[in-house]
Amino acid sequence: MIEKSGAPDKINQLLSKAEAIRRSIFKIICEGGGGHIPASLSIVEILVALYYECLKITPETIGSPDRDRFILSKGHACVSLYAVLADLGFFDKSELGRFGRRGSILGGHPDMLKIPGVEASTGALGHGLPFGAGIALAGKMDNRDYKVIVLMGDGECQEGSVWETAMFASAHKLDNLCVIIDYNRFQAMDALDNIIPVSPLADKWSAFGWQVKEADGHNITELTEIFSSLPIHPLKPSLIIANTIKGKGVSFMENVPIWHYRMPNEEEMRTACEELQIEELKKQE
Ligand SMILES: Cc1ncc(C[n+]2csc(CCOP(=O)(O)OP(=O)(O)O)c2C)c(N)n1
Ligand SMILES: [Mg+2]
Repeated sequence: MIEKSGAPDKINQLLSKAEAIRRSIFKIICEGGGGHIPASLSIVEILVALYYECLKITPETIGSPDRDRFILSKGHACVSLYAVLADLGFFDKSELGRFGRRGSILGGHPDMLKIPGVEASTGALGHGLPFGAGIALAGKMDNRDYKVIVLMGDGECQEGSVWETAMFASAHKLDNLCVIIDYNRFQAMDALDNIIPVSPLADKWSAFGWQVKEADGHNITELTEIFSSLPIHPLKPSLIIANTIKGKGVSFMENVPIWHYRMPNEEEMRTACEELQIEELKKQE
């Protein structure tokens, strides 16, 4: 549990929101019967800081050409985004209870043609950034002042398309583009360092012409400060390395890779519910 006492009211509200989103993620996936729990828990504070404090986007402005755009490039963590979008009224909360069911708009990866508020269909890693860079370039060409934020996984940085776009974005001075890397040091079923290490991330992105900042990816105060003062540098795209814990909030899932796509048994569910303060889960039909 994150310490709240002493923080200003607004930050306390955001911390409570993050707790509620964590509960929602766990319920949606456990009641739905499958999903990526740790990957979704890793990005909660990032989404809360963006959507409740920093992004210029509401259900009423979905179609506005001037809205900020957020792209969840690590689409397997979509339940975190679903919980936030439903809470903010982009679609009806009752849809969360139909996650993964036939006919639901909410699948295991987000679909921009079905879900209000989803800007890009993602799931095949490495595509959110090229998509976002195109939207950022269009914004420059049309003289619009929206921001494009792309949230990627650290393992996702192994994709070649990421580095092609890194060069493209700095060449076009896309300072309206910001990438956040969820630096949890795990990809799917193992540590990055045991598969293909991506470090040193800061040096690599700097060498590609990006302005880089590091943050504690679970510290809402730090995240809101950085997101509110974008771009970090005029004329350069921004890269934020958010140090996170995969599975944050459920002790036995934190930094334990077997949980990438695994469902808890009854006892594990009870422990997780206690830790997240979930009163009850609906039994699966
Ligand atoms: C192009 C592509 N290759 C493989 C996968 C399978 N896959 C799904 S999640 C994942 C792990 C990605 O690691 P990371 O970006 O660090 O995300 P995290 O596991 O930390 O959420 C992989 C390899 C995929 N979705 N897309
Ligand atoms: Mg990762």
